[in-house]
Amino acid sequence: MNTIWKSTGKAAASLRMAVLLSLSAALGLGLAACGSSSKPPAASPVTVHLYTNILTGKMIVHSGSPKYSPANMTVPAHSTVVLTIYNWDDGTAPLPSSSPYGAVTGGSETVNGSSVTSVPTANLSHTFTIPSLKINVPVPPAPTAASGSPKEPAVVVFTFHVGGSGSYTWHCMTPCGTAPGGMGGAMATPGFMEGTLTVA
Ligand SMILES: [Cu+2]
Repeated sequence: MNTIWKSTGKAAASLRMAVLLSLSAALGLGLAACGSSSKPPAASPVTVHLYTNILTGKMIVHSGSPKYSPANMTVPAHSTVVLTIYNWDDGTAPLPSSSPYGAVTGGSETVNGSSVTSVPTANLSHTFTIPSLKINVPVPPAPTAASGSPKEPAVVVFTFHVGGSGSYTWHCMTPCGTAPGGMGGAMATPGFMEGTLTVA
């Protein structure tokens, strides 16, 4: 402390000013803390936007192998995540009506701008499902284009909250791969219909 106050010149003056300012700031905080109505400002929740595409096997020249791209994503802990899935696949991979994977769980979903709580299981193209977080995002197909290649995607926006850090595997639950039973190929290949959500 002594060396600070003994210093001379401009630098010392501005240093003294800085010390005084921080003292008054500290005092101000101290006074505010005594007031019964004062609270420290709440940390603003972090919202992050994630974007992924579901590309068809044709689009990536990998026959019969639709693919989430990217398949691996990272978000900050304790954030609100707005995940946009552009589904370019106009094919369906229906599930039985008794299947739970038509229902939206673990967050809220819009399809092409409209809120939904489910997608009919007969009209499922893919899902983005994280069993350990009880998250299920049903994804309908892109509109079929006359040319045979989709011109526009189905747009699914899913909003959810994540807690502390961890690594969570997501899967597509529709039989959208190759034999046997649509569960081979893309469905059995990490990076295609399976990936990781990392909360860091
Ligand atoms: Cu799929």
